[in-house]
Amino acid sequence: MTPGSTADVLRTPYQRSVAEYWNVEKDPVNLRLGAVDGLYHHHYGIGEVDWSVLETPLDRRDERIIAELHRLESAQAEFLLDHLGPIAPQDRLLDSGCGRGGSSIMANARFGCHLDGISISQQQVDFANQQARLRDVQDKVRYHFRNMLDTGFDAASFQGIWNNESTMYVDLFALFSEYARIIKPGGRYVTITGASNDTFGLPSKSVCDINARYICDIHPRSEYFKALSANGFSPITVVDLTEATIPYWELRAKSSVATGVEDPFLTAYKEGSFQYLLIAADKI
Ligand code: GPP
Ligand code: MG
Repeated sequence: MTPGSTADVLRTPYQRSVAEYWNVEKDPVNLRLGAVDGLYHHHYGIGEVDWSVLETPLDRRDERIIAELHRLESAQAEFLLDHLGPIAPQDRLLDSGCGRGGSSIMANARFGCHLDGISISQQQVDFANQQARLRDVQDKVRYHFRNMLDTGFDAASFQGIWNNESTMYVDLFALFSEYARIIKPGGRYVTITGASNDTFGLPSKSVCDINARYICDIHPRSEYFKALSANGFSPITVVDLTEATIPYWELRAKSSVATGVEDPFLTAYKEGSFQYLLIAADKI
């Protein structure tokens, strides 16, 4: 197999089906929000909602709701970046499961450092590279068609690695084994993720509905700590963001870009079967 060829990157029928999903995805909930300021996200939002947007006169109401949802998604990305620790301009960061690339652009703007983003969707990689060119940061922010379980990067390449809502597509032990290879000793790993709550029992109907919607496999919270520890990562911060994300979902449910997944998310969070977590860990 040629390195970087489709067969080399997409190794299983499951991975091919996930790539197909993201290659054709053009959902207004992502494209209209991204168009607000050119930062295209594939994650959800956190923080207090400005509910006055719902009272806006009809001619501007939709636009203001979209801008508010986008503000909350960017706040989520800033919160993730807050947990990477000190990053110098000469450092290199990996945005693993980068989607259309918004978080990497924000990290480069904040730290001035080198960013690599990876995705198994060629369409997302092409879109993200085009955004980097539009912002004239293509020398420092580069997106690649690669598999996060076998990235092809050199050992000890990265000061920091993050997954912003993309760990539910992979086995965590295999993932953190690859990260243990490519992160520098003392480097920081951060994820924001949705995890099933071990104390609820087995996955709830709502968690199963979310899995079916995105073709993913939401892991139990405990699995993150087992897999991190098994691969030499020591957790330093855990933040339960469940309460902080519920307002985003309540506003999204009332918006013109609701997709139907709002109800399973709100049910799962409110019944306690699912949690929105930030986990940061250092490589020993
Ligand atoms: C991507 O966000 C969402 C996921 C990759 C999977 C599920 C996440 C969990 C926390 C379980 P998106 O922005 O593409 O989704 P949407 O189109 O619904 O906004
Ligand atoms: Mg989205």
